[in-house]
Amino acid sequence: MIGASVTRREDARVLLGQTRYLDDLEHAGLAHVAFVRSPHARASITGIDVPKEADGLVAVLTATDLDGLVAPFPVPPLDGAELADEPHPVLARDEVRYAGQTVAAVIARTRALAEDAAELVRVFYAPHEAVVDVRNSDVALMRWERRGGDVDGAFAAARHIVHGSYALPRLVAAPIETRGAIAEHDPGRDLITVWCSAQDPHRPRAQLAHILGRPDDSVRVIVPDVGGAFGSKGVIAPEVAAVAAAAIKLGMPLKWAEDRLENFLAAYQGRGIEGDVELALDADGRMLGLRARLWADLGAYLLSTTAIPPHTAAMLMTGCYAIPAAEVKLVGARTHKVPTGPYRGAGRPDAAYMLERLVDHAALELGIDRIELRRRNLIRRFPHRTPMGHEYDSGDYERCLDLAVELGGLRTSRQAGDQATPSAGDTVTGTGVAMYVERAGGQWESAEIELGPSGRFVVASSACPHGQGHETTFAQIAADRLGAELDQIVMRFGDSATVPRGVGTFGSRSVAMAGSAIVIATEKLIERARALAAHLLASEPGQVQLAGGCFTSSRGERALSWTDLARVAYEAVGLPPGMEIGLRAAARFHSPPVFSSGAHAAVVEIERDTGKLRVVRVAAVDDAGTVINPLLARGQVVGGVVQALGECLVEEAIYDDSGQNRSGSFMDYSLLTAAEIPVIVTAEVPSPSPLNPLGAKGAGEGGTVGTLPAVANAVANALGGLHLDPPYSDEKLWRALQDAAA
Ligand code: MCN
Repeated sequence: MIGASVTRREDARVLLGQTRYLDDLEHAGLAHVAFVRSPHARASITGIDVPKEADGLVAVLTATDLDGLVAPFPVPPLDGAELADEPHPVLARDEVRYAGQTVAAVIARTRALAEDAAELVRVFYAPHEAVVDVRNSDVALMRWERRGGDVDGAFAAARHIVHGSYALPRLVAAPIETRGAIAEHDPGRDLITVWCSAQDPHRPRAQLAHILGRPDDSVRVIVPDVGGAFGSKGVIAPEVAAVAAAAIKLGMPLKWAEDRLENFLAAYQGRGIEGDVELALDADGRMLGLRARLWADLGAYLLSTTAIPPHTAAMLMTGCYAIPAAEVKLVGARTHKVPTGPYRGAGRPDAAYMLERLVDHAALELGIDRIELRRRNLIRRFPHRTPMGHEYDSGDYERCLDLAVELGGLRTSRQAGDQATPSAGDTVTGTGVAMYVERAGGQWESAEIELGPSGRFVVASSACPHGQGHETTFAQIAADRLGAELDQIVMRFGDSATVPRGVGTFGSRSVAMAGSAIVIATEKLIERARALAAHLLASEPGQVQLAGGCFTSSRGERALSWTDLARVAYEAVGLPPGMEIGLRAAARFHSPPVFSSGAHAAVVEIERDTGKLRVVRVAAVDDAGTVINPLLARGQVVGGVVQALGECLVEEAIYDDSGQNRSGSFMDYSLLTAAEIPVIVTAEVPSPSPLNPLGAKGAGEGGTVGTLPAVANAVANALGGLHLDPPYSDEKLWRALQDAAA
């Protein structure tokens, strides 16, 4: 089963419309919530007038109504970072710091009536000038720096020092299903249950427990079917905290289902980072040291995960190269925009983009073939400790590079290895290659398995799918280890009351961590089953083998299936003395991070007269360690590649000087459609991780990480080495071509 391209078990339900997303859920007596949001990016609130009555109105709650009921968001400490005490509040009190920030919750019998009543709330604002540009901000929400190795020595000894300045705009995650929650309080048990469109139940529960100031066992989070998240549902929305607090205060179940305009305005965004990076090299092109100054646009407040992506970028700045010394200084600046947070890749594409652009730049400056320059500097021995302090566990970077070059057709394409002047003709063409390392896994996850009397295994996992296909992949892992059929495995996810505790589904960690917890739970279950089988076969556990889903003793006269054991396990009379009734096992797996890696190649064409960029081909070679399901892993890579192509071609959250979001709907912020997707060739170079029993690493984000720098390098290659930051709009490229011609 491990390594089999099984089609997704969950798809039939999805395709037949049998899934139940948050907005499909109805509860008796449900009232609906709409939010009054700030129209200003920065203002003091001087007063709020609340309507006394309106059609269907239940209540209007402002920050003062929630006094004593809610605390601001928790912001956990992060690896030596200095974090300002500026957590995101649930509702704004005296000031607003971004357009779209929630000021009041309006509760009415229907959503439409709640929206109508929200228009009757009058908020008095005294607007102030907004800070939009990170480099103009004088408030740091975060500072972090680290130095490893002899950086000054490396730069003093260098024959060449190359510099580059890079910027990635903010992006929106744009899941098909927006955010939302239903909250219901049971006063008799003092239990608040929140159905929440989230990436997992554990983080929302912990965040709600902190914000509502109650023990986490009095908060239950249920994650229904989720229509995508891409990182943007790893922290509850401030709106969800308001809905939970209001449900307790008003004693009625409440629902908030975010609409698309709210999602554009108020869901946290990704990327938004700039950097000045320099690389020191010797005469042969060996990389000696790296220095980077990074400015991250963190927005107005800290949400629980806001500081994580820039820190991840900073830690990965040396990529897959054996650079002995590095220094990275990071400032997370406050701007008057919605906060940023993890968006697929979450810092990994940022680091790969800056470093891989700089490596191409160095190749050009030194006159060394860009593929050869990479090859000369690759890390080849593992474990490898980077100057930032990561320990890379495994990889075969050179094989990834070779295969990407081959599958991308880079050796045979006209411009391979040289960044000459733009070619003549109607189009200019370019090729690019880029490498990446991706931190995945780390921390811990849990699994519980019970063999029911009917002979089916119920596997409860602490991870939680929202599109990745865990229902299939995790069942494959369990079936493989238990020697069971796939349809004997029933997966359970997403309810904090019924699945074991865990950290969560993000950072491409679920297979490596939660999958490994399943492996360990199966081993424990098999041990217990072996003891029972030995008793029934009048043998010793050491003499009993599990093969093909059956237990046999070495004498081999009789075989017991899992179903046979299941039947006996619940009949207390047949059990050996002291054996627990039933067959179940639980496990918790923890390990340091594992490091996926890869090399991507891209071929692009730019139309001379219009500046229109066409990505012709992408070759994505990734190392996710042992791949559980190659079909699904390819789906993950392709999905990520397409998101990266969106970032390259069209995506950008644009704010004007007053902090207004000018790209607040799909009219102004476009996503790619299937029609714009080029040929995408994928390949896996599996070097198993030694850090978990599956040898698995992550596959969920690599596509977004490798393709961005590969396309950026191809665009620069097409423009004769000229650097431009994405998105590569027609206008931007047309101007560059005009300038070059002039
Ligand atoms: N896989 C595999 N073998 C491996 C690793 C992964 O077969 N060694 C396959 C499995 O099918 C697994 C999937 O890839 O179900 C993803 O596994 P993994 O890399 O462990 O990543 P996670 O399950 O932790 O998913 C998180 C990752 C992230 S961080 C984002 S963001 C993201 C992504 O997954 N968001 C997604 N993929 C998404 N896919 C969909 N459809 N929707 C999202 O919101």
